Amino acid sequence: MESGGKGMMTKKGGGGQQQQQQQQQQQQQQVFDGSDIMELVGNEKVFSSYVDHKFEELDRDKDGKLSVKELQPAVADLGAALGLPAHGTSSNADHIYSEVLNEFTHGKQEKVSKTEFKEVLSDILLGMAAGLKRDPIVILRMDGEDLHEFITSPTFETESITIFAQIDPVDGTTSLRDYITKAIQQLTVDHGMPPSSDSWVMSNIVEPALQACTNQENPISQETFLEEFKKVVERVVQHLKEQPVIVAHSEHTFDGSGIKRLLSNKFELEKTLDATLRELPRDRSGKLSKEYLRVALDTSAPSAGLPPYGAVDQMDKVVNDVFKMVDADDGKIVQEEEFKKLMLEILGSIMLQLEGNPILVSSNSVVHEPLATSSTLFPQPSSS
Ligand SMILES: [Ca+2]
Repeated sequence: MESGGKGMMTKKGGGGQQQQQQQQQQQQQQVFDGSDIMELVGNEKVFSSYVDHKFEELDRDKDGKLSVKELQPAVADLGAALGLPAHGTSSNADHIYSEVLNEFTHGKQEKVSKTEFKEVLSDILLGMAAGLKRDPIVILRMDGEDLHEFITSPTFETESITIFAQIDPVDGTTSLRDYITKAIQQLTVDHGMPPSSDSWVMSNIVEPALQACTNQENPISQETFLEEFKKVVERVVQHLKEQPVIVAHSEHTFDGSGIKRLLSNKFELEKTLDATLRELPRDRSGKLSKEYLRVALDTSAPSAGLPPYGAVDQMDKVVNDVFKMVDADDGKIVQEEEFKKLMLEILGSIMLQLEGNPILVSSNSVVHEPLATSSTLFPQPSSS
């Protein structure tokens, strides 16, 4: 339910323009940091009247209870606020939707009273607020201004040369157009570029800008690349001016603090390890195979503030290195105590790695519907 992490916006700013730029930034940003939710839930009088109002709105047949069907719009709203795709579009998301619904109905097909509705809504909102406080979501309106600033800045040429040098010509990149496409994909929200991995951005912003690009074949000189790249980005700026793109941006730093917290809390640690080990298959003498260490780590990941294996490439690399380091992949059969000891060693080593080299993960998703107006359940976020 939480997305975790330290949220912070870093923006480049050049000299005297910085202040003006910050003001512009502020006008373009909307921040979801959970403070609106906290304020709402924290004020008993306001929250009660909010619940009264929502309850009445949802209670279509006016019987003073909410049926599963009447709860659906509320659940859909919560899902959207959690960043889930719409109900019915993904089985993973649908699972979470049914969990949210179960929170209200306690797994029964019973109607929900106003008291229950209030309690559960308060719990869910507080959980979300805690997540947002750690990882605020910043809504960015990308209208080409930052990108324009980037291409007119002194760093543009050096950054472009670096990008050009990193493109592998063997990797199916033959025409100038291929080069430019790959280069565009290297531009990030920090450059003022919405994520080109989004299909809408690709077909409405990037592809039209690439159309005029000549189809010159390899070898491509650096000069040709630089000249053409700048032209294409200029056209991207134009397209963004005409059709600004709204991006929900959040950042999370994996710095080992979650593991540290877990390791320093003996009770919590024992509980986590016991729950993890209980799920694992054993041989007749109760011993465990080391091949289950990876499963065990994944099971305890949420308690240690780690992402599931496979979700973040850089994290997977750290985990793989640590497994190699402690010889955890040899598949030997060990006693429970030895298994636990290895788990602690793995967690401790991951923590040290992350403390030395924290991993920053930035997530950027294009908002295709205005967030605030699509939600009927949440207070309007404040614009900062
Ligand atoms: Ca009803």
